[in-house]
Amino acid sequence: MKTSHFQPDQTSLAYSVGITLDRFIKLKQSDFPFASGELSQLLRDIALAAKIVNRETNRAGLANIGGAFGQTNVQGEEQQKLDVIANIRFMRALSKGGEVCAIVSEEEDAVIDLQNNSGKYVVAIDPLDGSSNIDVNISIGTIFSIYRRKSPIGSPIQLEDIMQPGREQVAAGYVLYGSSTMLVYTTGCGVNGFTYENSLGEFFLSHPDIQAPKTGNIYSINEGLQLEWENGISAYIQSCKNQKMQSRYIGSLVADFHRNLLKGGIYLYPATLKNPSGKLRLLYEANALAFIIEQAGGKASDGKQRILDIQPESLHQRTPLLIGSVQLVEEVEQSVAFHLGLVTV
Ligand code: AHM
Ligand code: MG
Repeated sequence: MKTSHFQPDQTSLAYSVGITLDRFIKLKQSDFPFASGELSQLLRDIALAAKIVNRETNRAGLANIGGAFGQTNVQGEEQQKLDVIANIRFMRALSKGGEVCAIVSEEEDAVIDLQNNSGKYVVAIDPLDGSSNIDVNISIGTIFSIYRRKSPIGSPIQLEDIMQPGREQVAAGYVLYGSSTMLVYTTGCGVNGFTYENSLGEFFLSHPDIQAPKTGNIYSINEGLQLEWENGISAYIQSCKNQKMQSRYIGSLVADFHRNLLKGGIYLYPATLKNPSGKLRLLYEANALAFIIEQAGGKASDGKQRILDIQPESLHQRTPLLIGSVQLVEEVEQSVAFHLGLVTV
C-alpha cells in the first residue's frame, strides 16, 4: 500500500490561515531572548477576556446590558453598563493570571495594585472604547499596553513602574468588536491580526505581518469641531479636501484606526478649545496604537513630538493624536510647525 507522511512546513512562519492565536503566541515566544512564558500567558489571558466581552457585546440588545450605568467615571464621562462589565472582565482575567503586578484602567480612578509583587508586568487598558456607540450597534474596541515593571521583582510597585513612556511597551494590542471580531497585537516584532471564529471559540491568524500603507486617501476627524482647531490642523484638513481625499469618521477610535491601518489614511484628534490637550488618553489609547502603527511602518505624533516619547505625568493625561500613514502624519506635522512659525518654506 502506498502511504505518505504529512509533513508541515517547519521552516516558514508565513502562515496564511489555520493557525490559532494560542499556537502563534507559543511559536513567537522565542522572539524574546529572556522570555519565560509569562508574557505569552498574559496575552492569552487578555484574549480570553476579549472573548467574554465579545459575547456580552453581542448580547447587549437582549440582556438589558446596553445603556447607561448611572455613574460617571473619573473623567466625568457617563459610564455605560458594558464599560463597567468589560472593566470587570479584564480586571479579573489580569489579576488571576499572576503575571501582572498593577493595572491602570480608563475606568478606574487610581492604580490597581494587585499586591502581587512577583508579577513582572504592568497593564494599561481601555476596556471598552467608543462605548457611546454600543446602543446603536456600531463597532467598539478594547485597547491595551503591557510594560515590564522597572522596580525589582518581589518589591512593592512604584510610580516609575506605571509612568513609563510608550516606547517602553513590550506589547500592545486592540480588540475590535465589529462586523467580525479581531484581535491585533504587536510584541515589537511586527503586527499580526486574528479574526474570531465564533463557532470554534478561537482567534485565527487572518492578517499576518500587517503593513500600514505609506500614504493613503482617507482622513478621519470630528469636523464639527473645526472652529476649535489650531490653524495648522485647519490648513491640513483643507488640503485633504483640495486633494479630494475621502472623509471617514466613525467616532470609535479602534474602528477608525483599524480601517486606516489596513487601507492607508490618517486619524486626527487634535487639541480643541474644550480639550486643549486633546481628548484621548496617553496611557490607555494613544500609546498602544502608536506602538502598533510604528511596528506596521506608520507614524504617531501629537503634532510636535512622537507619541511614544511623551513622558506621562498623570494617569489620565490626555494628548492630541495624529496617527496613520507615515507621509500623511509628516504632512500634518509640517503644517502645524509652519503655522506656529517654526519652519518657513
Ligand atoms: P471614550 O474613551 O470615552 O469612549 O472616548 C473615546 C472616543 C474614541 O473612540 C473616538 O475616536 C472619540 O472618542 C470620538 O470623540 P468625538 O465624539 O469628540 O469625536
Ligand atoms: Mg476610551
